[in-house]
Amino acid sequence: MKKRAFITGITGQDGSYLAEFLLSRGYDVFGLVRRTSTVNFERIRHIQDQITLISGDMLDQTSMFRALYDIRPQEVYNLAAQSFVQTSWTQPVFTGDVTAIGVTRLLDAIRSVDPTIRFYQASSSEMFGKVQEVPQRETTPFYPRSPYGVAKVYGHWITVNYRESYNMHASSGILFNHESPRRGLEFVTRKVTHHAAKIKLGLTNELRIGNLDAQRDWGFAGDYVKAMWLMLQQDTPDDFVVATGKTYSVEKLLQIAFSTVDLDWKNYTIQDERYMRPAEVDLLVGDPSKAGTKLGWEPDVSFEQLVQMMVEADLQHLKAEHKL
Ligand code: NAP
Ligand code: G4F
Repeated sequence: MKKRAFITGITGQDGSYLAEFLLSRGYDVFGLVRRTSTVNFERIRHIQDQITLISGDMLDQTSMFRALYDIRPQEVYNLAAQSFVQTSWTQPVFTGDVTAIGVTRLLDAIRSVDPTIRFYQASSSEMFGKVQEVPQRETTPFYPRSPYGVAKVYGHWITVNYRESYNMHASSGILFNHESPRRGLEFVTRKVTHHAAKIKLGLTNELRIGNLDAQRDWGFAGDYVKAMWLMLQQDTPDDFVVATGKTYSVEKLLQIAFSTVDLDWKNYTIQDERYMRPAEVDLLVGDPSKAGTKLGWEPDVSFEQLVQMMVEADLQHLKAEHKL
């Protein structure tokens, strides 16, 4: 009999890669989708006939309960969140409701329907915020710097708490930034690669950007979803940092993206206060050695390959869209 996996956030970047990965492993894949006035299935359209979509919302516990009751999955991956850090300052309560309390709604629905279900929580390197140690590992204390980061700390600890209180197989992946051609346009990597491609094609002539000095440990989303799955295949639930161990500045990202299309980023980039944050996370770099040793996980795609892949994909999309 096929294993059944339920993914919240299936319409997002990671949800789409995870659904592909689980299908390739022979799973029946189910995904939670919230009601929107226009359909937003771009990232899963190519696999839509192979998966089952269930209507629901992280704010509505009855919809989770019903989904779990109907599907009876062996594995649940909680990827749904208000995931954009900047928006968490303008919508702090909503962010907390979805990204923090939503985790409790889901964990408690699992506890009621079938506590043997294995659970994955999408924790985040944003929890390290004002970092207390370099590199950051599973034992590094958290110091979140945004309402999003605070919400993720709650989601992380409620996952630990359900594991310890009810002996549930609940694991958290503390994932550092991971990107892809499917990344939302508001995140800095995709914003930069999309603009580099647009400028190259003569569709715009400037890129407005915020802090150039921030450093991130950026990996490829396609590599990271495998780590999520590996966590749920272990005998014992646990928490794992998933990262590349290397860090780059936003300025370095600009250099690589623009040089991919033979342009100098300095000629097109304008710093704009609107993209600065009330509190910044200056430096993230993870130590993925526990994931390497216990899960046998390591990333395949380098930062340079990732940025080039994203610029090339944006060039192709824009050429098709504008019939160039
Ligand atoms: P994403 O592209 O923003 O996807 C978020 C998903 O959550 C979307 O499918 C979205 O649905 C769904 N969602 C939001 N609010 C919801 C609600 N109230 N009810 C049901 N679904 C809701 O994020 P991602 O990059 O794939 O990240 C996946 C998860 O990993 C998130 O929890 C994120 O916080 C976490 N994370 C991401 C990174 C990273 O670098 N990408 C790193 C660490 C942790 P719609 O399509 O309807 O908006
Ligand atoms: O791409 P970002 O918006 O990602 P951020 O804030 O690191 O959050 C992402 O990674 C987290 C993991 O650490 C996830 F949990 C979270 O869900 C999300 O996926 O910004 C990266 C850096 C920041 O320091 C920001 O200040 O880039 C800087 N930046 C500079 N200019 C900009 C811009 N960020 C954005 N989005 N837009 C700018 O114009």
